[in-house]
Amino acid sequence: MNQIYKYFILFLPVMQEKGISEEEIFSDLEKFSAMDTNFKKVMSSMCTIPHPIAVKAHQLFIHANMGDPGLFVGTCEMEKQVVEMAATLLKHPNPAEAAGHLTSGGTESNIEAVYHMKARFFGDKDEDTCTYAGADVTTNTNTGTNVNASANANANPNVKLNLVVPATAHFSFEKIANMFNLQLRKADLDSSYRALPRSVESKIDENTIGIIGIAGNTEFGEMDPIGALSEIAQKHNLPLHIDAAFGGFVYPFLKDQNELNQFGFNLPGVTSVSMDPHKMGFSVIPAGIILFKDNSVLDDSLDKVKVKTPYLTSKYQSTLTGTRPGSAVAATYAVMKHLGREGYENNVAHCLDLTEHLFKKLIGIKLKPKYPAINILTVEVGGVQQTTHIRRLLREDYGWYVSETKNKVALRMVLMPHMTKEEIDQFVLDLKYILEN
Ligand code: 0PR
Repeated sequence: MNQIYKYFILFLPVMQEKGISEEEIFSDLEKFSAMDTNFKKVMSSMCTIPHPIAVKAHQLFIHANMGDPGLFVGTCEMEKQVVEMAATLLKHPNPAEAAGHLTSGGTESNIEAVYHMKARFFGDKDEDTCTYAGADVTTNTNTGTNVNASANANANPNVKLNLVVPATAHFSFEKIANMFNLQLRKADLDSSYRALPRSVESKIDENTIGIIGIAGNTEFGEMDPIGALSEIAQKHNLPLHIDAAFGGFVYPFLKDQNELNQFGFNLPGVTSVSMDPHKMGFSVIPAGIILFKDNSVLDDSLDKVKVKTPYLTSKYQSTLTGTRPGSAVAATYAVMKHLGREGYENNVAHCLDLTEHLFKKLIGIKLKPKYPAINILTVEVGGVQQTTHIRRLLREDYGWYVSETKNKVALRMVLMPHMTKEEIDQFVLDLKYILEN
């Protein structure tokens, strides 16, 4: 086939009558892959190249479907073990009691946590229809969700239900608010971009379904004061979900463990946590974990969330998605077992070393980066327009991908394991050149 024709075929979105050979397919794949960005210059991503062990395990379980657990008993056992390992990392007093499963990532885990919060809020009454926040809501008789708001004794039926989140909450919570018709109440931050407990408490009222805390916020990597949030959650008898999508595989592995950087199920108010193996966990995409403290925290919601699955090998399903990749379970199991605590500690130490290197280099060119909590660094380079302009030049002229933060106007770099000090040095030289010209 001539080259021009072949290039044309690459962008022809049609199903051909006759298939093409494996050789041709892989030649196409190579071209598509070459169009993707090489990770070497990516400092905007919280993902990295998965560990080879994870890739191998992923391949071995490529057909396994966690949505039909009776067919994949072995893969289910691995999932149970991953949940227990994660619960151990999160200081669970009895890790075998933790409930949870793998998801496609932080967004899905957060959706599930809030889905349970909303179901719990309505208590255990089943009513057929209700009018809530101006909308007619009909009960799904199968799941029993969306029951009358009056099931919660103090709820004001003319007001939207709300969820209290830190102002740094990931945008997945915007989607969740839309999906569940919730008002997001954003708590103020302290000077280090951590939620202020008194602001969180001031946002709570009788229509609050739960509180969100973050361990490793997307923009700065900071951790909210989870101990204080735990006390507030207990005082108001509300569920507290910790979004540790990024920090879940970072904070537990910091060499220096102190009161400010610890969180987990040892804090009595914490009811659920999300943490993503596909970010700092070195697993494949898609791999998230949602953990609930134990079945008792699901007592008021599980019956509403679960649906009958009459023709499967299980009687009920309470996960958000149906078919779920067993390959991600195997990959996560393999890499967690292979690296062990020591392997992850070394990885975190390596990323922190890279972060410190960049921090010092930026100071070296007279910038003032924010002191990083973990391996996310922000640095101010001017106003909004100037920052956007510099970010664009970094990408267009030098191929660097960095992000911009909104809670403060700054450039943001995530120092993932794929970076090297040599690349960081080059990045700083390029940034310096842009700033001086
Ligand atoms: N919670 C927090 C704290 C997060 O930082 C993220 C993702 C999520 C939840 C949602 O996780 P999923 O994207 O797995 O559903 N934070 C990254 C971000 O928005 C996700 C990301 C990763 C984006 C790699 C780009 C990328 O190249 O920046």
